[in-house]
Amino acid sequence: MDEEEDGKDWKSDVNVEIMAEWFCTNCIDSNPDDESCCGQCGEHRNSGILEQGYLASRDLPEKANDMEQRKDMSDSEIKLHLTFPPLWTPQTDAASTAIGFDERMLLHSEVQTKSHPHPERPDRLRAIMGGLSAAGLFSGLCCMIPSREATLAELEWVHSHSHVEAVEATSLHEASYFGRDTYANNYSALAARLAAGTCIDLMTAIVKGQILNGFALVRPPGHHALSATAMGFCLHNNAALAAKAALSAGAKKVMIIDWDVHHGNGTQEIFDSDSSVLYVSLHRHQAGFFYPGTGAASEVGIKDGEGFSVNIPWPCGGIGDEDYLFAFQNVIMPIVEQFAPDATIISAGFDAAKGDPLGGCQVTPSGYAHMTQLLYSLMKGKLLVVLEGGYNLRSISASAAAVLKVLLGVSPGEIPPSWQPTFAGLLAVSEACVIQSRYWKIDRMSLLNMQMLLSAAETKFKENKNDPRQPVSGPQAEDQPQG
Ligand code: Q9C
Ligand code: ZN
Repeated sequence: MDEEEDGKDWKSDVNVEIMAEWFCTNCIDSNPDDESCCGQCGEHRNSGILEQGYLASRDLPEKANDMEQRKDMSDSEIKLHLTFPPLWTPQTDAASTAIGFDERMLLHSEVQTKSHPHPERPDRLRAIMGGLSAAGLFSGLCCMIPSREATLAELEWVHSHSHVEAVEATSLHEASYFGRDTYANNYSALAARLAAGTCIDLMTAIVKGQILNGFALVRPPGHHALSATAMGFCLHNNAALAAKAALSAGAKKVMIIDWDVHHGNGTQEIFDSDSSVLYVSLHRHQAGFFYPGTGAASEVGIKDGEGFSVNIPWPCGGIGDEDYLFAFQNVIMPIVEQFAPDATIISAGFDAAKGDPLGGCQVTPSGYAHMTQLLYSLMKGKLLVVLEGGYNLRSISASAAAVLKVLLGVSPGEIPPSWQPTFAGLLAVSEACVIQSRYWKIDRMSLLNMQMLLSAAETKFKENKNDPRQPVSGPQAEDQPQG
């Protein structure tokens, strides 16, 4: 008897040791039980993020998020809890910015069987909606576009029939998987149809001039979804479907610019041989060792689409605002000015943001605002922003707010002239420039300038312990007298 109890005690001690960790609500990193703040992002264990303060969102109670329990709720009880009710204005007009969102996209979540929470979680949209609302960006400024499920025929604009059927089939199961990291539950197919339909309708409204621009706050994300495969947390390719919608609403040339930290292999594949859709991506590549491994600068499109894929592959992590803006100024803007799109979609992942647990990069809300502003100026405001990845709740809500502010016409001002790329950034941008100059006019002077910067930086690079993240100093900066 005594022995048995001793045995139990010993066993439960071990369990306590194993269980003694908590997962940060903000960045999902695991922390030992005796720490009160997240070692990764600094968030307090009991900060109440999502329940109170800056990120708090007034959304449905748990009960209403559960479709089964919801059947027992009266309509008026549900309406009482609808997210942001006074701010949803159904009318649209040509000067307006529209938000696409549907709370049913929160029902897509991983049935918890693993010890670690999945980064692509419903809280992402709760945090963004809460952050936009707290920043005062909703009331009176934005309108909400009614959400709609994409039809199966629309999904087949970019996906195979068997892919659409495979995603639909997941609604019959409590939990299913496409590979190891792409989950589905009973509501995932519904959420994916809503995400796609919302992007299609926003794009159509923009092309028809019913709204100026739009922000699709959707999940599951889309840019890894291939024509026949769900992967990388993505079920249907929302941005690709929006591009097809733009073409069928009368646009002749569509551009998708993808600043998610991962390469949008799905979007690139779907339009690989299509010259009517220009795909531009900046992503962490690491010579193919960063997920999903595609997106080398040499991937430029095939057949009729040759020259209509532009890849800017960062060789390492730690890339920030100055490299992103350098890429915009030196490759992206020159190419997109020549392409002259009728419609532009931003595949806006916020996982290159500072603090993201997957991306390991350094982009700030101001960096996102400047990128948006450059495209806003080119497109006279006509932009569709589609959420892709981004897994630090504070980073994504601040970044989304910064982007939305630009969509609403608030300019972030001039890009600071002191911004200069790092050696790694310069390397990627000049490689992309050289390759793309086969298809697009790249200013001879800026090519030459980059080569000069590069050879100067190479010397410095070797002197400074080969750190590719050090800023390069341009000839101007060096020539300037001190003081
Ligand atoms: N070692 C988006 O951001 N990670 N998807 C796999 C394998 C998958 C990211 C890691 C990351 C997918 C939309
Ligand atoms: Zn991503």
